[in-house]
Amino acid sequence: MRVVPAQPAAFSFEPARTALVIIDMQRDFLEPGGFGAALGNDVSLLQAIVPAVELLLALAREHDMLVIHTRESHLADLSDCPAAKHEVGTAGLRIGDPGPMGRILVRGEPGNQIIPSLSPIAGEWVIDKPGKGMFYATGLGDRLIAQGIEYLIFAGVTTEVCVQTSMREANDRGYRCLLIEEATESYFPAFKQATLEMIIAQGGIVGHTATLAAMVAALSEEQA
Ligand code: C5J
Repeated sequence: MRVVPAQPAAFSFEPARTALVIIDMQRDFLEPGGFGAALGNDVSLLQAIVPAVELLLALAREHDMLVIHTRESHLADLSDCPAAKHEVGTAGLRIGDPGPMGRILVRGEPGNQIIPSLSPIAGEWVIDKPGKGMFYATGLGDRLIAQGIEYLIFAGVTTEVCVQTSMREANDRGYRCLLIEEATESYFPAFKQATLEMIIAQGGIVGHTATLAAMVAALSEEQA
């Protein structure tokens, strides 16, 4: 077992039963000229976490942990996008509309790809999810059970939307969850801070949070 000093208490995990989950690090959310920027968001906030996520990804690969990448995406005919979701936002900048990097949040479009420095490699799972949470309508739950995964370490964007929803779904399913503070971000810094606080409230009601340094130390040789 590895032990990470964390909030609200230490987080223990067994790398062989752990997956690193990287939520929605897709070009449209992170790159200048993408959908996120077109909505008026400052994407430099999200870009700032890329080195931290790269480091986590390298660590997970080094320790033979399962790596799961998610993308928020929809089928080209939008049959998996309910009206309540499709109606959100400004006309012309809605899901399926032509955006600066192809059709917005549609599978296969350039903007829907994971940023190059975090590109999945063979053996890593890529989960296309039509919702905010990674379990809804993805089949991921059965795959995780089959793989014997018990612990999930989270990174990605945005903290209060797809990261938090996925953590809550995982928590309800009995997974032990840890979010790495420097490896997640929001377009709204106050929302990130609030999410970190609500995850660990009431004794860790949704899971744990830890710093990247604590995670690096936990995976160092000395603890092995
Ligand atoms: C949205 C996300 N839509 N990855 N997605 O905010 O958090």
